[in-house]
Amino acid sequence: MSDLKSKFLEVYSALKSELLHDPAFEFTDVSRQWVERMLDYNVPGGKLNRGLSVIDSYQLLKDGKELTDEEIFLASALGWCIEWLQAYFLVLDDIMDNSQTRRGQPCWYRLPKVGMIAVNDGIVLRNHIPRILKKHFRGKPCYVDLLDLFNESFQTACGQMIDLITTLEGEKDLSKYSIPLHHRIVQYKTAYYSFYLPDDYLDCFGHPDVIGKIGTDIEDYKCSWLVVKAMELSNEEQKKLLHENYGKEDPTSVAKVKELYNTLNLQGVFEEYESKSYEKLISSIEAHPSKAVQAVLKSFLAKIYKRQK
Ligand code: GPP
Ligand code: MG
Ligand code: MG
Ligand code: MG
Repeated sequence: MSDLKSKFLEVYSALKSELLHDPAFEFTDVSRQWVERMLDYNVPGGKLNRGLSVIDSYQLLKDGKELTDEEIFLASALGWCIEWLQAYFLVLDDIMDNSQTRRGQPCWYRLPKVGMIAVNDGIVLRNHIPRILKKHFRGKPCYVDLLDLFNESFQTACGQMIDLITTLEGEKDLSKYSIPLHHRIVQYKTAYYSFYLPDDYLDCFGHPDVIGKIGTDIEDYKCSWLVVKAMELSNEEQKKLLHENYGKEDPTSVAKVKELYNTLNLQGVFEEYESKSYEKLISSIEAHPSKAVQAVLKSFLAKIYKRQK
């Protein structure tokens, strides 16, 4: 493990310990153990791309000047706030999407002793963020801006809403799904809190052992990039197959949809789209006046281009 990542994980333990001894709540052993287990299950097990990027970006924006231990700690704490936010979104999203697995284990709400307690756990995760900020940033000039930033999940919630309610329209008429509609959904549900790159492609073509989750977009009737492209490229007969099998729970229908995706070579279509987007992004980044900002953006792009998970 890289030195940076192990330092980052040490900060997780420190923040967790503070939250488990937060004087604002009178913990009992049972409630403390619940929160500890819930945090360990949901917060640190992802790729940590978003969290680690905070430290990387800070470093790059300081033009490579060495960060002090204090600066590394604070950047890590902020990085963890994003990971906490991500955990909050995912715990709730998995319930809404009726998903089975996440990060290589059953979704939290799928554990027999958890169930719908997961809804409140999501809210607890969300509320940990201002506790972390208060403890470490109160009194600093950036405190208000940070509170403001982490309060801003309005767009994400609206994106989640349209991701969910669009399926009601799709069920009536699959041909309502289009690239502009898909763009609008992913812009709001993921771009505002991370970056514009949904994982629709991996939902279908990613290997569950690698991506750590089993895709549900086909079963859930989602307006995913793949179904939109499939509708664009299908002849009448193939469109009929989609109409008959998209949005069905049974594995035979799902397999038929995936087979059509293969016949239409959607993997190839996606790869082409991905490399074209990459070229476009690189030129926009290189047009930015600041070399440091260019470096930050390129480091983000490198993390997601041709990713497998
Ligand atoms: C995940 O999209 C959606 C979010 C992270 C936003 C959730 C917002 C809330 C207000 C709960 P997805 O369902 O396509 O992700 P995945 O494919 O990983 O399940
Ligand atoms: Mg989901
Ligand atoms: Mg979802
Ligand atoms: Mg998805």
